[in-house]
Amino acid sequence: METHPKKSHARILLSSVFGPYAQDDEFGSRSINPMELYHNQVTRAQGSFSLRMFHRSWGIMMIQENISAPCSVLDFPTRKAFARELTTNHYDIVGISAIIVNVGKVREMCRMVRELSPDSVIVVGGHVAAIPGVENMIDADHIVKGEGISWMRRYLGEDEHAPIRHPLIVSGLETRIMGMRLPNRKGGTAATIIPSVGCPTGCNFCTTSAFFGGKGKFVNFYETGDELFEVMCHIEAELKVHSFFVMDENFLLHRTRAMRLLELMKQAGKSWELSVFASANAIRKYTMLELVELGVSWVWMGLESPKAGYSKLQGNDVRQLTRELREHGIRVQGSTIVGLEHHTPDNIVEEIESAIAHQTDFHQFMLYTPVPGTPLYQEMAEQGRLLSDIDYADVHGQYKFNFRHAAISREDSKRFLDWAFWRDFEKNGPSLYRMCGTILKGWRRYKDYPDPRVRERFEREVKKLSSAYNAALWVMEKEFKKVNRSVSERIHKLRREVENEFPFIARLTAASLGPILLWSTRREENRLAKGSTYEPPTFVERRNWVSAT
Ligand code: B12
Ligand code: SF4
Repeated sequence: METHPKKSHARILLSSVFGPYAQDDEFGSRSINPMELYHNQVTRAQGSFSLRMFHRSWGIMMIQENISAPCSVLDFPTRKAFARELTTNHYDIVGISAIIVNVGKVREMCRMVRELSPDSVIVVGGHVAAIPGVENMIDADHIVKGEGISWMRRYLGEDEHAPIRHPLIVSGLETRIMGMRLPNRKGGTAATIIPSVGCPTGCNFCTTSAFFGGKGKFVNFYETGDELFEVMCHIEAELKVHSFFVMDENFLLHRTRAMRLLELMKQAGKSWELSVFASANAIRKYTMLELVELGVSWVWMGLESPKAGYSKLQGNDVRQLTRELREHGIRVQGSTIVGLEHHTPDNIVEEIESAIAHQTDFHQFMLYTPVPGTPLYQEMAEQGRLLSDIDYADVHGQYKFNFRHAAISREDSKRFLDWAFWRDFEKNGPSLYRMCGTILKGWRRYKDYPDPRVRERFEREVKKLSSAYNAALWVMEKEFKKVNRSVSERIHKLRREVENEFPFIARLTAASLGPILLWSTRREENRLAKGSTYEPPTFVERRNWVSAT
């Protein structure tokens, strides 16, 4: 492969695509597609109870940390900020990171680079690279498919096999709920850790699995529990966290690594909390006690319909598993696909109801979507079922089908999807309430557990429940009467249980903080009704920069 003539002396800009995001525009922003994980695809029907936060673009942060060239990361720029960066600093290489929905923005950014910094080499990476024929849609010099750290190291003539340094990543930013912005306290938010990219399970629709090699393949940044432990200790010390968002598509699948991590955590007395993605069959490789001791406090798990026959669910009663996890204080985020091949207008309501009956703490719904690069896309293309006039900006699983479904129309796909979100909210209540129930169960079960690491973790969690969350329960109980009286009664019951456990502090906070939260919740509801949206701030971070001058 060719290397850049300046090798590690080349000055690099790595940028994510420009905002604002939560609006409809000609570059592919969509109001339905904000830059917010939960509000975009999990709690979007939950009004002022929706959990709102931003997450940085970790791919470019990882690349920046692992090259020795002078490098700026520009995250969530406006077009103006991108132009300013190109004209105030000279860059030899401009790297743009994007996913498929943002191809229109990449096209515009390439155009801007050619105009404002004509000597720069343009490198485009991330999932956008999987679009067939993307080289004819954008004016880039290199389009990188798959893992980007090793590509960039090779391009700069550096050692691509050098150990991976992990950047310090605060997971969620500017968290808001019920109209309140949570303070950005050091250590108050989890740190993100990325042990690997890709997933060897290779489900046919899965874009992350396909992008990093497909079935049987993935790229491990940290092979062993020892390596992972060392990275986590470093992050813990620097960011003062004990909570980690483990960004690994199927963390629990690698049991040897996870169990070694547990061993080291025990030896060092680490009371960490881990939020993980895991498939049901991977979770079943562990006992509940192993999961609890490992600090698993939140699991994101696919609940795909058993009738769809995905191997990761076979032999598992996922509803029973969900119940068990929650009984042990582990929050469950279910993920359900709407519009699978066997769905019809006659059975889809029942299938959605069945997913909702899992009573997960959070529930993501996504349309079955053939995404370029996946086996499903290939299959649909071969069958001539892809719709040809769909803008890539609308292919994200939260709008309408991009293919011809055997039984469900494109318009109906959106109706069913929106209904699924609404129905889950109406039947199970706000996710914050559900989470409170799970925390209480976990604390009751483990408050006297012999391992002090475990006790400490549940004590940390219950501290929030007995104070601010109880005030939130008081508000949810009041407000939810308008939506579903029986859920409001369930919230009331839970609040009483919390107040029985913590009679003084819980009542005091409900009485003092409750009315303020009620006011901010109603104010937020009004703001949302007027169409108010949130955008992430722009970040500029430079590394190895001084040596560049
Ligand atoms: C965090 C995240 C987000 C964050 C924000 C991220 C951001 N700042 O842009 C939030 C939650 C807001 C988000 C939103 C959305 N997301 Co998102 N998100 C993720 C998630 C969970 C992690 C991304 C990550 O950091 N991975 C780890 C890093 C290391 O991997 P990476 O980003 O792929 O980067 C590597 C390579 O791709 C490459 N690379 C990346 N950039 C570059 C640049 C250069 C120059 C080079 C050389 C290489 C390179 O090198 C990196 C290291 O190997 C992924 C799933 C996943 N597991 O990756 C989905 C994912 C990227 N999101 C996805 C989607 C569809 C969306 C949404 C449309 C929501 C939705 N409806 O699902 C919105 C779009 C928002 C918008 N308006 O643009 C899809 C993309 C599908 C596709 N094929 O395009 C993914 C893959 C999830 C999925 N499985 O469907 N997302
Ligand atoms: S188990 Fe999850 S991450 Fe792995 S291939 Fe299937 S859908 Fe993708």
